[in-house]
Amino acid sequence: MSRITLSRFLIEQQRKAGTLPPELRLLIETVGRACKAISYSVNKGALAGILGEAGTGNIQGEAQKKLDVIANDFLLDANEWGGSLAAMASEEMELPYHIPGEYPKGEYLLMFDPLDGSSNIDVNISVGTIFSILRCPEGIDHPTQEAFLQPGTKQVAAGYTVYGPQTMLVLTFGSGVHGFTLDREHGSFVLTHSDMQVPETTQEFAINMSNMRHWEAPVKRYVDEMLAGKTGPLGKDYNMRWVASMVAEVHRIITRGGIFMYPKDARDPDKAGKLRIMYEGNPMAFIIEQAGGAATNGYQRIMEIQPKGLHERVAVFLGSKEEVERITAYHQQ
Ligand code: P6P
Repeated sequence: MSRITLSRFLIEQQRKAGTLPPELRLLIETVGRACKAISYSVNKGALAGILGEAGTGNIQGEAQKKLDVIANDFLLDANEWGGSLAAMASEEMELPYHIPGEYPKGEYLLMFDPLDGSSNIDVNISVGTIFSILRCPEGIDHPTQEAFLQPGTKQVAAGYTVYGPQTMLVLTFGSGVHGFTLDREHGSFVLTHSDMQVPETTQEFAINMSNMRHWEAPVKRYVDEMLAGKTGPLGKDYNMRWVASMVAEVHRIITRGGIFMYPKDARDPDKAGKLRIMYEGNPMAFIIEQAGGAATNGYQRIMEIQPKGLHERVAVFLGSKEEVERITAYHQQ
């Protein structure tokens, strides 16, 4: 069977009745090319002197890794000239990035976490890029952050690239979820996982257990029930994973099932959670829902939340539908 590259897949989707406008197809291909460049840099690691701290901080008050900055620059450089974008926004930049005057602008807004989980970089554990694409509201020529503040249901595409034993790009534009593996010999992403589906049930959960004393009651109850195993109320034994890299967790879950949780906790009651809704919560929720899973903040679909700020945080419970519905029900009681 001939290999279907990302470019061929997207062109064939474009040919189908209106599933993928040409400008959006080009944008996705360009993001894929930037992720290839990030993959080659990530894989060089110490050989390229790019591990460790950049010596700078970002809007989140987090120390930036050299590769955070490199990945952010790759995505800006690859996308600013293409003509598909009205503006970009990133975890690494306080304000939106405006398209330089010498380049044409387009109708889309691109948001990304250029290198999620970058604290794992120096210890050689999988990291990833997460991206989300919205339409710029009509008539806005110079998008400020307000133009980005749309609920996740307005996303036209979303995806992640996981830089692990394989580099894989996983993508949705509302017609299912498709996975592409980077063939380094040819430098192209090849379709290897068509129509990915999250198993509806699971025996595997992901949460940072060291925060247990800070959790709210529904989360404590749920984790205790899973730890009680076969003789407990859920009647089965559970396994646990925590990679501290959301992209790696989501990829495991979309591949073999599971539930990922990063709840709000008492460490900082003013924060809704740790993860950011615009470029972590919403894109991952879109992907998981398109793959038949569920994604809530404990009370409602993440994608239905009306964001109030570009770097707003959100509690995240996502993955196998049966378990996400369970923990969400516990929050309602
Ligand atoms: P903790 C990485 O910093 C990240 O944003 C997600 O990728 C990951 O799931 C989470 O934070 C890990 O957080 O508190 O366990 O280090």
